[in-house]
Amino acid sequence: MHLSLLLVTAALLPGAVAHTIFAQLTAGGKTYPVSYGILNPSYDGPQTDVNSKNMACNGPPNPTTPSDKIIDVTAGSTVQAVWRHTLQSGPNDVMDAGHKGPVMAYLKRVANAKTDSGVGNGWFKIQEGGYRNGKWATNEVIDNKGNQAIQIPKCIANGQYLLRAEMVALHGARSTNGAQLCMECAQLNITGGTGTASPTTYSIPGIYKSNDPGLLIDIYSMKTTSPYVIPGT
Ligand SMILES: *[C@@H]1O[C@H](CO)[C@@H](O)[C@H](O)[C@H]1NC(C)=O
Ligand SMILES: [Cu+2]
Repeated sequence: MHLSLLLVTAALLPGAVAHTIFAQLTAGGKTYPVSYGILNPSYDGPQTDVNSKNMACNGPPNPTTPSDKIIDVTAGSTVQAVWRHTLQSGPNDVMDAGHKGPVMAYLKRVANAKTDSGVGNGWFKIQEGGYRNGKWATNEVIDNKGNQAIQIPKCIANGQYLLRAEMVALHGARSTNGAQLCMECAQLNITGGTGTASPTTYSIPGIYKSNDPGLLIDIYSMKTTSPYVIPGT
């Protein structure tokens, strides 16, 4: 009796188990179905070990399933990573608003976007949001009905890519590995790029350290004007 009451209480605590999923992509004016062209998990929990290979495109304890679809995207266009609390949630249920932190997006060129795990070298960051005038980028995404706007650079080479979109929740980040990182990877075929740039690339895992100032932090002691260092190069 007492135990079941405790379990019920824990389930109702805001922020205890409420996470988020990059569930679908909007590109070229079209919103693709949930899980279409995305390495999608069935569970919305975060990754917390920055040295784990699951930091690349998610994975256990969230079983992820690659999609047999590839989404065509034009270089220079802006896509929207659409975030949802669960795969069944609507635009008003993006993530617990108490989950506050930065938002990022990375690309990695791959030979086959349907089969590549994303683990290892090749990632470059193309979008980020941190903390501005007392507001976290995660809250901007929530206010924007779960849409994270990401411009695909015009200057990259055409080909298949993984697009890794990420939301980080820092409510528990006072202790090491307390930051909750939620990410999924979309499977893209990019065309229209000029191929004039070859961005410096980094490994995931590897791009984050558990003591990065943006991941090991007490956000409750911050002021409106406090600086914040977004993780990842
Ligand atoms: C990517 O797009 C190009 C141009 O439309 C097309 O030729 C190629 O077959 C596409 N590749 C994949 C894997 O969809
Ligand atoms: Cu959470």
